Amino acid sequence: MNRIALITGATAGIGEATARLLGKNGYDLIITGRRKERLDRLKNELEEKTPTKVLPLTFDVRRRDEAEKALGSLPEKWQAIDVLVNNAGLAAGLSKLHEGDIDDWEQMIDTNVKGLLYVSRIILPGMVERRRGHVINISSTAGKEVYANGNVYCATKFAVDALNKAMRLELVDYGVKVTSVNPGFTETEFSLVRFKGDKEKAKQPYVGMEPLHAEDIAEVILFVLSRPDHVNINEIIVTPKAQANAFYIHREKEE
Ligand code: NDP
Ligand code: 8X3
Repeated sequence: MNRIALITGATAGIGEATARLLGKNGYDLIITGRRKERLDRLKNELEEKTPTKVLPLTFDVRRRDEAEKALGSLPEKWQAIDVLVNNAGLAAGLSKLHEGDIDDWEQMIDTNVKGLLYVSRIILPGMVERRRGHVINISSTAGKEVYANGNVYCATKFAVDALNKAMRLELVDYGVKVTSVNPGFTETEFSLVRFKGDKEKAKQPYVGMEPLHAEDIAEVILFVLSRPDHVNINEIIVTPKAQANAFYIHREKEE
């Protein structure tokens, strides 16, 4: 029987790449996101090309009622979730705190922190009961160091870092592993979402440097999951070669 991985935010970027890679590597998948047609397309593609079975669930992680409805009454075959990848998240805006857009703040806090909590609160009791499981929380270099104008996004990722540590402390007695994966600049839809569809602005972070690709992070996640049972990787920070920390990037000048 394949192991079951639940990946939130699998309609794009890191979550989608992770679904593809885990699907190829013997996992059945529960994939979630708000964009149903993308989830359905991914299900069809993966089931056609790989031996994986896929259950798509369309809901907004900010809506506790939607999360409970979708995840709280899973078909029996899908209930024993082995792996939870808490990935759904976003940055909205990039501005000084005293000029910030409060709606952006609400969206980031509600998605990155409260959404992760809602999903975890539903899934973790089953892992505790079965005395096995692995939670992978996608935080960020922004959860390790604050950068200028990142204020609230950074705060949400510092919160994910704290929750990751709390989960590890509270789940270790039940044999459940907890890992945080902290990517640096990764070219996905992240920047387009942050800059609200402005393609020119979205390209700026990657000028003169090669960012990570979503697949690079998916490979790290597979590595974390494929360690022997007695090994846990507590946290891992992955950046592009050109990124030294959350805010120092080496950029090649165009000739
Ligand atoms: P993408 O924008 O490419 O993907 C984000 C995913 O999150 C989508 O599948 C989206 O699905 C989902 N999502 C966003 N909001 C919600 C919501 N309210 N309810 C349900 N799903 C939601 O970005 P990335 O793949 O880059 O981001 C994935 C994670 O990685 C995020 O937590 C991000 O903070 C983190 N990260 C990203 C980095 C980067 O540079 N790209 C670096 C470090 C961390 P849909 O819109 O269909 O709901
Ligand atoms: C995403 C990376 O540096 O744009 O977490 O915040 S960054």
